[in-house]
Amino acid sequence: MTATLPENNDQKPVGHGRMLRKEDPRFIRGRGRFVDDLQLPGMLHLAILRSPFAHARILSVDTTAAEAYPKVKAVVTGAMLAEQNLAWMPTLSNDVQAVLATDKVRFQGQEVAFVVAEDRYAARDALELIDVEYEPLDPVIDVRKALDPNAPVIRDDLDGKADNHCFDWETGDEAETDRVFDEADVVVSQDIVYPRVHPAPMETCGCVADYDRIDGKLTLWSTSQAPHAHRTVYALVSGLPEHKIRVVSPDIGGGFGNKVPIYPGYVCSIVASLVTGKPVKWMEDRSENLISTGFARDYVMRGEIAATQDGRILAIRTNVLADHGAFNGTAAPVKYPAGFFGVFTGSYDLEAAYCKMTAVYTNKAPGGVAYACSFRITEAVYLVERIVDCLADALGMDPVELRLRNLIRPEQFPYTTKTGWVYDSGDYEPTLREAMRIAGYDELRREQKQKRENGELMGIGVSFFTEAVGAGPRKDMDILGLGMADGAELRVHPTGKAVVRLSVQSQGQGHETTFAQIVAEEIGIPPADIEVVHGDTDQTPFGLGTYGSRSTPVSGAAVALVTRKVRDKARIIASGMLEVSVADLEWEKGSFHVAGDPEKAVTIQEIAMRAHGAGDLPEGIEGGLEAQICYNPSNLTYPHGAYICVVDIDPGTAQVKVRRFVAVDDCGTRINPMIIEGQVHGGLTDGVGMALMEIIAFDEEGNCLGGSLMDYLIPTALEVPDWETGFTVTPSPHHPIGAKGVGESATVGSPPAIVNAVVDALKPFGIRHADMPLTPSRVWDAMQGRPTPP
Ligand code: MCN
Ligand code: CUN
Repeated sequence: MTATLPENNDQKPVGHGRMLRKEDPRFIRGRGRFVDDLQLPGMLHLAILRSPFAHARILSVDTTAAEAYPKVKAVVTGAMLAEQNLAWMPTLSNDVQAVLATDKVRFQGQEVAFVVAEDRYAARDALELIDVEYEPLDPVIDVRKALDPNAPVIRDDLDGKADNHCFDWETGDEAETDRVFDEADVVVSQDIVYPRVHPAPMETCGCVADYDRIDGKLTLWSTSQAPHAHRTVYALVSGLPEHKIRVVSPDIGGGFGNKVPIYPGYVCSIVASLVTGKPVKWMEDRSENLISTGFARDYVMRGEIAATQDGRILAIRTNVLADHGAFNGTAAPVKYPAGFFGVFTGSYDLEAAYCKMTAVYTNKAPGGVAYACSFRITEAVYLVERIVDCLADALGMDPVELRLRNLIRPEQFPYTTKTGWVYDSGDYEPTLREAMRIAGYDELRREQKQKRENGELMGIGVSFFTEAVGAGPRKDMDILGLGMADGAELRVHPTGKAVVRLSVQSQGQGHETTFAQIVAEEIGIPPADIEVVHGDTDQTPFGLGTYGSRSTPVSGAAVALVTRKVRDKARIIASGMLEVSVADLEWEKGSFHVAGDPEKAVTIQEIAMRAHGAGDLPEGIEGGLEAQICYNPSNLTYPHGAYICVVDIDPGTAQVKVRRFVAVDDCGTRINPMIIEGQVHGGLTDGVGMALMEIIAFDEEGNCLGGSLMDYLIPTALEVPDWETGFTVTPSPHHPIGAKGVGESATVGSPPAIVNAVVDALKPFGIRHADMPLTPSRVWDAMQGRPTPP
């Protein structure tokens, strides 16, 4: 029996609105095309042997038994790759990372060797037969000890490296900030840890590499959020020119930043295909994903805030120790090694701010920029929103009151922060007031007062965030030297159907729908008639890919502008068809008519036919109806939001229940409110996960304690409430349709609201802070006056 799906009944003929997702009929019916669905004739399978140690010297690797195992085609070690100069690859942060370990292993789960075999099972079985002799070395696990003078040096592969220092970074004015702190009435400081977590997308990372020896062309189907950028890196590593490399990202089962970096598995698969001349598939399993590919966060922060006695926030100062794992593998614009952590000044009008950061290497998997972090804005927002609550506590002030008193005012935009970021637009107070209205804030406080009298633990937590998304202006943002602009191409066919080609790549965000909507709104062709093509470097213009919620701010702008370019040409053709001057034409979604005479009109479809058809076109106009552009944003976009969380804590078990969560988001012009809601729901669920459950922890030897979903807990429908969402609209002044990003907002904004709520509930115990994840045992410890573990 085949189920029937409801019609897209609220699908508007053109433009923005709650249209159902064009991609869902295929996903709902199990017809998505993911990397692991790909079956090519003669395809081989690759499996990776990983290190059981966090830090150990490799003494020898014996592959004899594995090579003799049935169905095995090749066994490759780091030493073999080294002979071809392929043992190391560049990371997206200008560091190098081992493709396969040669000298030593530097984290548990690191790639040591690979097997290529006729099927997946044989490849896995043969791994067991590879005999590696290790000499265990002392690992560096505690980030606070990484710079101890006697700490073992992890990166002795780097010339002259004698310690575990990765980089230093600072922003703001130290002297001025110190001065403001010295003169302030009130100073509050708090140590705050944002633990290591993992994006854990439903689909793990993997690829199929297929090198065609006849035409010398490599095709790589891979789980990539940035196909064009990856292609360039492969070109640099392999020496193949870019036109001989095609990177295809088919349907991606969630990315959340996990699929931005280049992983050794991709490179191993390419090598294996080059060597065997066969297509080679590598798909990591869940544990491999959790222990070895791009983690998130891992910032140990000290936050300090200075204020006047009556609650005017004057300055914020912070010191961060950043754990980057064994290789600096984060994807961050070159000038911003700490991502956009610089927006730790939050949504407040300050007199001074300063941050000093030290990043170190440890014997843990590389990563850092992932899990809807908006390039580390998650950490920044958590810091400022926690420390503002600490200040409210010290002043005995309501946390909402304190925030209302300090929010940047609408007339101050564009607002330059004390760390140099220019917030493009915002109207903060109405957003916070709307959240308070939906939550019934005053009533909640009354309820809490009553409950406290009865010994019940109820907490109310607030957060207010501003993000900087849409990287970025190419004058100061690039990844490995590639400027962060995006191409877009629109082609209208003779019958008026269109195809738009994007450089960004969806991992579930609904781009096939929303980008069609942008074109539809600008040119009046129904979204159903617009095909969105993405995720194939042979089919799409160059651009930097999807992360940092940059698709709407950058490619969304590119698509609006390329559509306007096509419309401009359509206008000239229409003027010829209607025999009037261009100036006498008026546009109404989908057609041009003669000013003052709406009957004399031509539709975009008629214009498209004329553009391709017989008959004259106006002087100097070529046939066809298409255009291409490359859009370089003039600034980032700055969405904001106000979140309010209500929790109840069971005093007997210390179990936290999120009873209510109100999220009011402002992402400027809203393209598809349904998709925005979905993005927000997903991000809020992430927030519950991080605040209450998720952590990638290690024991003293560097064994990863979160290597399966039995240990690394992620939230289900049972742990989350019915989300209550609202919105305000403050369009971006520099984006052609005023849209700002939203894909990471809720993940950024929700953890502090939840932690603030838990800490608020624990006030009767005299608690001002507890570190995530607030599991029952940690909350219990906090209730007993014990500090949360580091
Ligand atoms: N949108 C809209 N109106 C706006 C802003 C956005 O309708 N004003 C829509 C967009 O058209 C798009 C979606 O919302 O369909 C998200 O847009 P945007 O904020 O531009 O973010 P990106 O498309 O660049 O997606 C990246 C972002 C990131 S960086 C992470 S991490 C994350 C997130 O999106 N990963 C996701 N959301 C995810 N959602 C899913 N399902 N899967 C992931 O891996
Ligand atoms: Cu920081 S995770 Mo998203 O940018 O892919």
